[in-house]
Amino acid sequence: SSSGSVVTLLDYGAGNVRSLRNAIRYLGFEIEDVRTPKDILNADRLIFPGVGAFASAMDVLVKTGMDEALCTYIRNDRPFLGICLGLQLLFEYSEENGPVKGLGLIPGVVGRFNSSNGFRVPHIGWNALQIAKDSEILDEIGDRHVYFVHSYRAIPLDDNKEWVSSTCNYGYDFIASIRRGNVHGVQFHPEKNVGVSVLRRFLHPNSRGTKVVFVPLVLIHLATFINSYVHPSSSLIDSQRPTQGKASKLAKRVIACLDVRTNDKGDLVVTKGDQYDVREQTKENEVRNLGKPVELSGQYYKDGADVVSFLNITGFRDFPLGDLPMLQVLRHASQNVFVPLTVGGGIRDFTDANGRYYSSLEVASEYFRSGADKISIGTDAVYAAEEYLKTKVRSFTSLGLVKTGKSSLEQISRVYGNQAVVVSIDPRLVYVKSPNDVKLKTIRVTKPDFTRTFNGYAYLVSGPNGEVYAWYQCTVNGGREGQPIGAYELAKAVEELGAGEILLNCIDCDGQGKGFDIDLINLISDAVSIPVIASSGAGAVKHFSEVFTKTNASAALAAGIFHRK
Ligand code: 1PR
Repeated sequence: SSSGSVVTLLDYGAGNVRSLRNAIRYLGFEIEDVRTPKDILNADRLIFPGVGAFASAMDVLVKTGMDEALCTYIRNDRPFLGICLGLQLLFEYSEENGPVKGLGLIPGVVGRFNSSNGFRVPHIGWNALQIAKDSEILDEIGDRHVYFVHSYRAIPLDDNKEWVSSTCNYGYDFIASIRRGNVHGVQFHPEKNVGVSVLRRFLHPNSRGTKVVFVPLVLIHLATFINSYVHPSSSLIDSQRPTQGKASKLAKRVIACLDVRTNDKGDLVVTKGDQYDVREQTKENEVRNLGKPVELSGQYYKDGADVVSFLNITGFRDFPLGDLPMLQVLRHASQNVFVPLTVGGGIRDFTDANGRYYSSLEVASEYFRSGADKISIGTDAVYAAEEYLKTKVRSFTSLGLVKTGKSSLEQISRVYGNQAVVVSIDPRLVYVKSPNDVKLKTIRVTKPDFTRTFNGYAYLVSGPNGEVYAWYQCTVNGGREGQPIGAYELAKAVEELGAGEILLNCIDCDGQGKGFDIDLINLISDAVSIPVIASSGAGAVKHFSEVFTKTNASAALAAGIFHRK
């Protein structure tokens, strides 16, 4: 291909840019990576997807001399697109672990969202833009939502007015994109869904709609793809979703989950359990096989899922890096699924049969490199929280708890940012006679009991011996072992340790199709200020409305209802 279809990418190796690479290739472009500052100066078009923390990104830029090259390139009005941190770095300072000095091209300071007034931080999900001025690359967005995932933002000021091309509201207006001449920056992710039109408009400045003429082979796919988001033919839920806050148009997300494991024949299959039991009730007792992970993820993306999650449900015993099929699944899925991909299962320290030690950070990094946008930690987060809570008695600090910084959760969120780390909780309801029976947070149960039937009346909310109080016990290893810690205590601890989001399952409701556990979701979403994903039990569309109106969940995840079409 001619140099006309090459784009230069500044990827300093701090994180996952695979989904961006996939989207660029999808649009028919080849990628040349920046190796030296000279590559920046010689670029025809430069994309700078910032990942990780502001300070470490600036460190790399300064050490390599790329900071000056970037400033020269941008001052010369060369075609530039900064994404997320790649936009934030253009400002004067960031408060992230700082103040830390930025490139200083745009007046303003990058600060943190505050989580008061019910606005959860990080800001994660699909939100609407308010266009401030013509920016060309945003032309096809209209009132459709774009994907944000960040805790820091810059705000529009008189000083930076000439730069701001759009804002977004999350409690207040922040800068969603900037444009001056050929220099563009977006806080949202243009590699996701309708955002891809932004990427395409940047790469093909003169193209309109689907009329991309110089990449004929890609044209057909592209047109189909664009049509699929311009005129979504089918959608799991339409775009009129309930929103958080008044002015903010952050949509509640609907997440399709694929529980994946190898069956007895050794094939990686999508499976689905009833209360976590994935084996058929037949003589052979085989693992339920619902299809192939890559195909199903592609289908759910086309159907309108906002996020696709893969959970490697036997990760606790099969080491994921030995389990290459799962990494293969990710690589293939991420080529065709242009919504965020979350992957969990088996993220922990591990020593293989040859004595080679792998840290949980290495495991997570491999997931990110293979195409995950976020990783999810289950079992290991329970252990980390238990260790953390034990420090209470030993410490004299004001909080009374000491972070070692050594848990998988802390390490991964330090390197990749907490917006990339989900903690998956697998709780089970345990009834008690009195709240004083346990030292853990209990609730008065208001929901019907999903596990036992007593013929359908209100008093059936109580436990088998008439109990009305309960706590939610955390489990590890796919629900196989109960731990002496409650979901409430766990959620608060992992928030402090760096979790950016909580995936809240419920073993009692899983696969039952009778609705989400509203008590549990209220308990947890009121306890933390990070987003909470409600999971387990969806059996009808009304269950999604119910969970979004009766709780503060930011997203709802389901599996069986989608598998059953
Ligand atoms: O502990 O870090 O190795 O992670 C293992 C991950 O696998 C955890 O996130 C854990 O939740 C998940 N997992 C382990 N065993 C099972 C199982 O089903 N036997 N699945 C399992 C979790 C719950 C959801 C399910 C929802 C919605 N299953 O994934 O998709 O309950 O289902 P529904 O809509 O059909 O009701 P680690």
